[in-house]
Amino acid sequence: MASQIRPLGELIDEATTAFEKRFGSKPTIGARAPGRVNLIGEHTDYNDGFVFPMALPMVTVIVGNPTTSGVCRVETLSVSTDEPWYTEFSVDDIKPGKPKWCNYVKGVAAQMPGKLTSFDAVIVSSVPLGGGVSSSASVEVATYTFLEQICAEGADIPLIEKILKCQKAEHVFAGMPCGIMDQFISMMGKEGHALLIDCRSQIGRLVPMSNPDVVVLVTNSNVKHELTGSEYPTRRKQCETAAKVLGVTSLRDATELDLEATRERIEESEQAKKGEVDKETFCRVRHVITEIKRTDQASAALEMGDYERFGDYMVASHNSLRDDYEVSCKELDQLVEFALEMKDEGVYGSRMTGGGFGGCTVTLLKASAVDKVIKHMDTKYTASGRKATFFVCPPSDGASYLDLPA
Ligand code: GAF
Repeated sequence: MASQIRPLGELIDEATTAFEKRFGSKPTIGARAPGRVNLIGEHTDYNDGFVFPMALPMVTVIVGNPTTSGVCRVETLSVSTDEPWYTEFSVDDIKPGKPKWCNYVKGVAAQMPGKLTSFDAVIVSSVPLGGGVSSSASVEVATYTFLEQICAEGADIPLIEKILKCQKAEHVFAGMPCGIMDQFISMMGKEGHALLIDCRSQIGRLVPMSNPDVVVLVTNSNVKHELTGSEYPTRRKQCETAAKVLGVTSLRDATELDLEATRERIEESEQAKKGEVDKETFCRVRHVITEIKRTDQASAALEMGDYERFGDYMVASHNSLRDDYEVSCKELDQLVEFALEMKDEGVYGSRMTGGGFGGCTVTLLKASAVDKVIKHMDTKYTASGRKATFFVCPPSDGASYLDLPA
């Protein structure tokens, strides 16, 4: 059975009750921002390529009030570790530190345009933590959307600047050199649509996904490998080095090059002779080039309602992430394999989603097949000694303000 996704009202009630208990008054300001699932276009955002995510119905909610104390007091009810749930920091001295969960809040607070107003807030989230579906971006975007209601200049800047500020919060305060996808979709997602984002022009195009006979299944492998933190910056560096070797600004510019010629240029470059190019670099480049093209073609296929073709692109994407980019893991490969065993029952395609090394897979399938497919995947994954969690996810809205009960 698919897991229930907690309704927004329940999250607001929980956050409001906790706020009253902690701070002794009712919160008057609120915001929500979703997690995301990427349908295709993985590790292409920091290469100026295309990505094709949709916003999830799982959201981070933040409620609170402005204060005049100059001290920000924040509590979270959604924390995966044994870190404290409550922390304080001064508006005049915002630095990354512990607890880790608060760095996403502090990082955004430090980026607010104009003078930061201090605040009390409570955060609660239904986005699976560490599941590769952007729980951190949802906290950043929810925090910005909350703070722009209490900081005079926060709402006045263009949306793309808000997105870039949230991305910078992640770079500087969480030390994760992410691309722009997660914050972009969390801010700009729209119910019933996926969003084709051109990460070079930073422009998104909404693609309707409103066929009730076709659904998106997000499956959490419930594993997270330690590699996540170190391997992402390594992949990014390999791409940047390769772009330099090829004499292009980013690998997006390499999509027109012939793959074999590209291999020769990389392998015979001065940098390769000096040992500055890793032996895997060409495979990384091949993933990025083919994935950028696949994403463009796959979004067109989805727009035409050609789900079979879209599914084939998903599978090609997974294989490339597994073999060339090497960011998959045994559990994700198994979940994809189990989903694809149900092709005759109505599965169009399946792949790992997000940064990799654990987290979730995304599967596109016929609505009529959902129960059977979940049962099959669940049985086989359980037999392998693990437990997965399944969510049927309609494409949902990006960030918004909340009307809190008076
Ligand atoms: C993570 C990053 F935050 C994104 O920017 C993106 O690079 C993704 O991994 C891989 O596609 O979610």
